[in-house]
Amino acid sequence: MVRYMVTSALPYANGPIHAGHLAGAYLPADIFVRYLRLKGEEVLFVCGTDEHGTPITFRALKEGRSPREIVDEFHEHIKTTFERAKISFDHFGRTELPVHYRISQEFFLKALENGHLVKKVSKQAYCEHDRMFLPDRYVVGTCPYCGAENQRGDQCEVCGRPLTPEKLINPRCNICGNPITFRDSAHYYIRMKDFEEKLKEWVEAQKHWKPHVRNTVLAWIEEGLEDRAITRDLDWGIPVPVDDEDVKGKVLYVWFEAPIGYVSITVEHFRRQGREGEWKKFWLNLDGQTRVIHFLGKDNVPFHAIFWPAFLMAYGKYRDGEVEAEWLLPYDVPSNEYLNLEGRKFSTSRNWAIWVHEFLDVFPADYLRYYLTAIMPETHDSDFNFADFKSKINEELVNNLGNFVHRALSFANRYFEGIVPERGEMDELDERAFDEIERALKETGDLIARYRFKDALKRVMELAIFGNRYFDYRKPWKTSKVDPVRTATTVNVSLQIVKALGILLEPFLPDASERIWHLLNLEELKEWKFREIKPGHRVRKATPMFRKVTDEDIIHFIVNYIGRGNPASARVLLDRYYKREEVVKATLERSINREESLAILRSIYGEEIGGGTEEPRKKEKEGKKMEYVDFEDFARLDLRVGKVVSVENHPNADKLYVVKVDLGDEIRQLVAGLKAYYKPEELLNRYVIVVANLKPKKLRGVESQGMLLAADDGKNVALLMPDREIKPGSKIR
Ligand code: B3M
Ligand code: ZN
Repeated sequence: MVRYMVTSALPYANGPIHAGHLAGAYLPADIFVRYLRLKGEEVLFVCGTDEHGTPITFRALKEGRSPREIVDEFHEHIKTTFERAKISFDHFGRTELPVHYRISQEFFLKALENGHLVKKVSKQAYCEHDRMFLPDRYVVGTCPYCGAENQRGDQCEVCGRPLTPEKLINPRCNICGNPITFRDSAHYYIRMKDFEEKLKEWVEAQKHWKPHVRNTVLAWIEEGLEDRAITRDLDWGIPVPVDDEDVKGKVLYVWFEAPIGYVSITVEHFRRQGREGEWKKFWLNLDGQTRVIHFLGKDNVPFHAIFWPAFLMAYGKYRDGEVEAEWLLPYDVPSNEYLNLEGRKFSTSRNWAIWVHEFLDVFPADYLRYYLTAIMPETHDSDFNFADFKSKINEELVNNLGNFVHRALSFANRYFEGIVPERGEMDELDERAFDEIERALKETGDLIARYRFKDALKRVMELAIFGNRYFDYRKPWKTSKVDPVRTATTVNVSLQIVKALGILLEPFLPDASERIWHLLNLEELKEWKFREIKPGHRVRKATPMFRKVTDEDIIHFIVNYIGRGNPASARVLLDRYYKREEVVKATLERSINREESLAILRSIYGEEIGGGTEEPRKKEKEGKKMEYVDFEDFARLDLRVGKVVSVENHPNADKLYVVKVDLGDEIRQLVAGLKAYYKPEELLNRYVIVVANLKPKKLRGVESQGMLLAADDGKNVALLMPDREIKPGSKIR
C-alpha cells in the first residue's frame, strides 16, 4: 500500500500568515491529507517554521530586535494560526533546533565528501556604508530576466527566477539605499552540472506533474544549471561545518537547509514518540511505496524541483547500522498561483492583506476554508473579494448546505420525535439518492486525489443541492398529513444524505463535519465510505449549522483590523461597498470602547467624525429623544488645559501631527489629525483642551496619550481653547 509523506512549504518565521499563503500551500495540503486519512491511508503531514536566512535577519535589523526574538515570536504565532485554521499537521516544527543543525550539516558534509561542492572566492555584494556583505534580500535592483524593478537578490517576484545579488541590474543596499560595491568572499558552491542529466531524466519521467510545472522546470534545466553558493556571509543560521578559515563565521544558505527541515521535523516527530527509526520509511526508498508530496506556492517550485532533488542526490546513499538506501526524490510538487485582494496584489507594508489570525477573530474557520477553497488559485491567480465572500457563504453554505441539514433534522424531530424512521418502499428517486451519495464520494475523492480542490468542493455542494431538490419534490410537510410511510421514507433518505455530507465535508470544513456528526448523534469514526444510519437511531434537535455573514461583520473587520494597520487601505475597501454613515453606525454599534472606535474611524475618514459623533447628531436632526448622560459619566472624563510645546509631522501618516503638550506636571504626546487645518506655528504655545485619561493608543505606530478637543462642522475643524491664559494642567469642570 502506498504511503504518503506530505509537506507544506515552511513559512519564514518573520511575520504572520495571510490568506494567500493559506490558500497556496496549507489548505490544499490539509484537504488532501484529511481525505487520505479518511481513506485509511498511511500518511504523515509535517510543516514548521523556516527560521534562518535574510528574511529573518532583515526584519530583526529593521525592528532593532534579535533574530531569535523574531523567530520565537512568529513560530508560536504561526503555529497557533494554523491550529485556529484547523490545518491538521501531524507535527509543526522549526528549523532552529539541534536536530536540524545536525542533519543539515550532515547533508553538507556528505555532498563535500562526494565531491559535489567547490570552494570559490568571488565578488560578493558589499555595502561600504553599512560595512557588511549583503546576501540575498539585502540587495534590491532590476531583474535581469524580465526587467521588473525593485526585486530582491534572492528571487524575482515577477518571473519567479532565482537570483543572486550580482545578477541584479543597478543593485542597491536594501538597508541604506546606497549603490553597492563588491568584495571578495569565499563560499562553497554546489556543482549543479553534476546533476543536470539526472535531473532532466527524472523530471521527464514525472508524467503525473501538472504539465506547465513540468515544462517550466525542464526549460530551466535545459538552459543549463550554474553552480550555486550554499553558504552565506551572515551571522544567523547554521554554521558551515568545516574547519576552514575562509568560511569561518559563515552559515549555510537558508534554501540549502530549509527543505532538509522536512526531514529533520519528521525525525523530531518520531523521536518525541519514542519511535526513532520510523522516519526512514518516509524519506528513504526502502520499499518503493512512499510518495513524498510537497505542497507549495509557485515561487517555491524551482527550489523543490531542482535544487532540493540535487541536494538529495549529492548526499548519495544514506547508511547506518540497519539500512542503506537512496533518499526519495519528490513524487510531486503541487503548487498554486497567487491570491489577490480586491484586484490588487497582497502588500504587507500597505496592510492590503487578509491576515488569517485577524480574519479568524471575526469569522469561523469554516468560512475562511470554504471561501478560499471555492476561489483556490489552482490554475491562475484569483481574487479575494468581500462581496463574493459574503454571497458564497450566505448562498452556498448557509442557504444550500445549512438549510438542507436543518430541514432534515427538523422534520425528523417534528414527525418522528428524533428517531430515524424505517423506510417504506423505495421508488426510483429514493434509489437515486443512494446512487448520488456513492457518486459524490467517488467523484469528490478522485478530484481531491488530482489536487482539484475547488471542483471537489463544488462536487460536495452538488449533493446538498440534490438533497434540497429531493426534499422540495417530496414535500414532507404535505405528505405527513396523508402518507406517513412516504414521509418516513423521505426523512430517512434525507438523513442519509446528511450523513454523507458529514463525511464529504470533513476534508474541507472539519468543524461543519463535526457538527453534522453531533446533530446526527453518531459516535463511529468517520471513513470515506458510506454506511447507512439504522432506523431507530436517535438524532439530536435541529440547531442552525451556520449564521449569515452580514455587512456589519465585514465593516467590523475592515475598520478594526485592516484599518488599524492601514487606514488608507481600509478607506479604499470601505468606499467600494459602503456609505460612510453606514460604516460609522455599524462600527459604533459593535464598539466596546467608543473613543477607540472613533479614533479609528477618524484615522480612516479624517477628522470629520467629531467627538460628538454622527449618530447623536443625526438623532437630533430627526427630532428623536435626546440621550442624557449622568453628571458622574461626564465627571469621569479628566479634561485639562494643556500648552502645546512641540508640533511634528507624523512619520507614517500625512494627515497627522505628533503634538507634545505640557499638562503642568507632565508632558504628553498626542497624535492629532489637524494637519489639514492648522500649520505647526499656529499651534505652538497655544492653550488647548486635552482629554487626559483617554486610554493611550498607537496611531499608525505612534502612541497617543490623550486627545485634543475640537469642534467640527463637517468641513472645518476648530480647536477649543480657553479664552485667557491659565495654568497648564487646570481642570475643566
Ligand atoms: N520559507 C519560502 C517561503 O516562505 C520558504 C519556503 C521554504 S520550504 C522548504 O516562501
Ligand atoms: Zn547600506
